[in-house]
Amino acid sequence: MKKTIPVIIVILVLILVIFFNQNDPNIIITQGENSQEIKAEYIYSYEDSLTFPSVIRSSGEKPVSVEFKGIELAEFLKSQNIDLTNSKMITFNASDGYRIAVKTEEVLEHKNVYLVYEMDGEKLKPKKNGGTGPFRIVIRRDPFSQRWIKHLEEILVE
Ligand SMILES: Nc1nc2c(c(=O)[nH]1)N[C@H]1C(S)=C(S)[C@@H](COP(=O)(O)O)O[C@H]1N2
Ligand SMILES: [Mo]
Repeated sequence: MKKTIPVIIVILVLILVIFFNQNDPNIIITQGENSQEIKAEYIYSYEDSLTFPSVIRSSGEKPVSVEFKGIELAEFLKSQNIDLTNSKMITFNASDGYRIAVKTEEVLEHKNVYLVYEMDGEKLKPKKNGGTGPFRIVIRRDPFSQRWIKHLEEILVE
């Protein structure tokens, strides 16, 4: 009987941990042996963000003009001490299993590849809430959105 209370406390703590982990999105950046986790709060409050107009072309639907807010990916990686000097390829993994590889060259192009977290002034919603987020890669010079990875989970620098 005495053991019941500690057991209940442990279970409650576990439930809370699972609950908060689910509600605290993040991105994993992996380069070689090193992986680091970037919390959503850090991304949302990153100083050097940009709001830019864009057009979403979904298959079978009319193009929609939107305004995205995000961080230039090359700059963001630099702020996390990721050195792209010898990198050839950056692979993006999404939570639904979608995966796209982009040449580092393209990521380094000025104002092209963005880590987006807001659309029309609202945070991108996760897949389970019918959104395209919480994070999405937007390649501004690619007018077709096949490579605009939704539900971004991991950035793999190769
Ligand atoms: N995670 C993830 N991202 C994705 C896809 C996907 O299936 N999963 N489909 C791609 C394709 S083929 C297109 S056309 C667009 C669709 O974007 P939309 O949902 O805004 O229409 O997302 C791209 N990014
Ligand atoms: Mo597509």
